[in-house]
Amino acid sequence: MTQHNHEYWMAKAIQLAQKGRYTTHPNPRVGCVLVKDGQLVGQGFHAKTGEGHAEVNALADAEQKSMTQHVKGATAYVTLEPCSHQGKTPPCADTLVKAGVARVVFGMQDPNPEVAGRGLDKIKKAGIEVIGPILEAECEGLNPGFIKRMREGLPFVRVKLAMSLDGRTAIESGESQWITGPEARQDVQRLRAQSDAIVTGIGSVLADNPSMTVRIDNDDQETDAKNVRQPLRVVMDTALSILPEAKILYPSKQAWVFSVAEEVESEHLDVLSKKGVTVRFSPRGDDGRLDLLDAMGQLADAGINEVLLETGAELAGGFLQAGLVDEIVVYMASKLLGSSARPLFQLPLETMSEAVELELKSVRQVGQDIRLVYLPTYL
Ligand code: AOF
Ligand code: ZN
Repeated sequence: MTQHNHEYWMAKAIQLAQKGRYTTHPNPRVGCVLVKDGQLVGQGFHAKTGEGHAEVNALADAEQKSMTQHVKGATAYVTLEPCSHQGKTPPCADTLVKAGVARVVFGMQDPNPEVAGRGLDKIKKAGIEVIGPILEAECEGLNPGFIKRMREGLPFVRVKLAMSLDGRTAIESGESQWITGPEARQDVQRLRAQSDAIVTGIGSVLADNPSMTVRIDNDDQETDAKNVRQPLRVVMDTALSILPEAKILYPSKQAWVFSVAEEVESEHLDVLSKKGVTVRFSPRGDDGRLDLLDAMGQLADAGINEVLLETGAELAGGFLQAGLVDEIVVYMASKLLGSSARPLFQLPLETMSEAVELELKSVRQVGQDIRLVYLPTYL
């Protein structure tokens, strides 16, 4: 079997894993194909936490197609190292060994400390050939949030911004002043749907009273509107000044507010807690403001893999300066807003040498707007 063949089948497994884009949280997106004599005999992906892992679903698919006898001696392609631990489901490494596969080709090692190479070891010890990593960067690309949470105890933070051709934003970041067209708006809904949490600042909440929920059109081809899960909504609010009736707090079970304990009035805290809102405390950072690194650590501890930051220039600038931004998605509208509108990021830079360098990752036209994806180079 050549490297080229391995890449071909791993690419199939990656396509399958992508089907879990909107649903696997807090688990990773994983795909698996079983191949015998160049023929696909089973395929599967992980859809939902608590339900079957990709390998188990691929074996079930083979059984359903009456292909079980072909699984013996087959090659299993899995985008993530098969798990070795008894979690909500039994270890996939054992399941593959029992099924009698001859070879396991993996895309990347599982960064989960409970697995971390042990799944591959189990398989090797059973006398089964292990090959990989194959298409590692692509496999990592399926799960930037899960990987970052496992390796660094932080979520992957994607900042979404909308600007005019002259680099200006509307009064605040909120939905009411959205400056781009309907296609870009729908694209943002997909970004929300694949995120585990949407984070914004009290400034945006007071200015626009956004709900920050996912609203996918029923006819959207990419996402299955019925299965879309509402992400956690999170407000950075140092002095806990959010009004209990703010739209973003409903449904309250899915709403968190981060504050600094010394700034908080206990009566207001009681009102919010009674409504079912979770109020979390973070210390003050070096700049005297809420420590964003601490807050992101708390979100990761709660199983949040991917964060979408939708906020104004000030908080977006704060995240960038704290080194917490992993990706910037900018929608550029075919409009000019003029010099009285606000810039994209509020950054106290004085000389050209302080400029923040970005790496352009992709450019795409979305309706009448342009979608630009950048990576900050401090990473
Ligand atoms: C696999 N195949 O399809 C997935 C894996 O709570 P559990 O039992 O669902 O286990 C979750 C962990 O299993 C998760 O943190 C990750 O390490 C691994 N995910 N492994 O072999 C899969 N989704
Ligand atoms: Zn597993």
